[in-house]
Amino acid sequence: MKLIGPWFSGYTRRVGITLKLLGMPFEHLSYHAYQQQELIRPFSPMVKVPALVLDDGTIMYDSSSIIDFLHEVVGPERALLAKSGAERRDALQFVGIGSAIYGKLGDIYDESLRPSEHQIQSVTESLGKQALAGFKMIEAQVGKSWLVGDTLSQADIMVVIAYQTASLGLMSDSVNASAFPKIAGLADRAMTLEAFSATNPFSQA
Ligand SMILES: N[C@@H](CCC(=O)N[C@@H](CS)C(=O)NCC(=O)O)C(=O)O
Repeated sequence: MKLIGPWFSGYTRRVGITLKLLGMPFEHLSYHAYQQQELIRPFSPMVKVPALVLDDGTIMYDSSSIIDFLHEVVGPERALLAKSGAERRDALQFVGIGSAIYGKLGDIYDESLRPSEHQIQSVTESLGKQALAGFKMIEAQVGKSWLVGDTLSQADIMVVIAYQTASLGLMSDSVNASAFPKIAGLADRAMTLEAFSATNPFSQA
């Protein structure tokens, strides 16, 4: 398999972490969606990443669809999501909030690319407030282990990616271990795993 997209893309990173945790080998083509569009286009005509090229040549798009497919390939016992019940519901809820936060961070990044005279501070502030509200929702629910049950799930993957993108990248002043100690602890636990540390695009302070 070939995974197209850089680890800087959290959606690509969540697929990469999933592949690594599931022990599925892949070649990583770290093309940047804004700076290397011509390299991405043959795999992904809309120039969206991630794209995953399967061994039979089929190309899949959209991280959630790809992960759903990978879970089906490995089967419910190995999938990084409970197959039913409260654990599945809770994990999907964390993924939803983490993904919504990540979307806001993406919007903040896009806003930062505009020439400074075209950036609207109130827009960036409003996006930041929404992201902070999401982190507060999650912080209130983090315990001492993984987010749902005793095993790492897609919930931890999405939340840690969103947290690191904010704390090590776009919102380090307001999203950090002082403001969100429980999520920071969760990220530290995740970073002991090669799947997370080997895909971290941000230098750690
Ligand atoms: N829902 C998609 C979102 C993918 C996405 O927006 N990727 C960004 C990079 S993180 C991208 O390709 N941006 C370039 C663009 O939209 O033109 C997924 O989960 O894979």
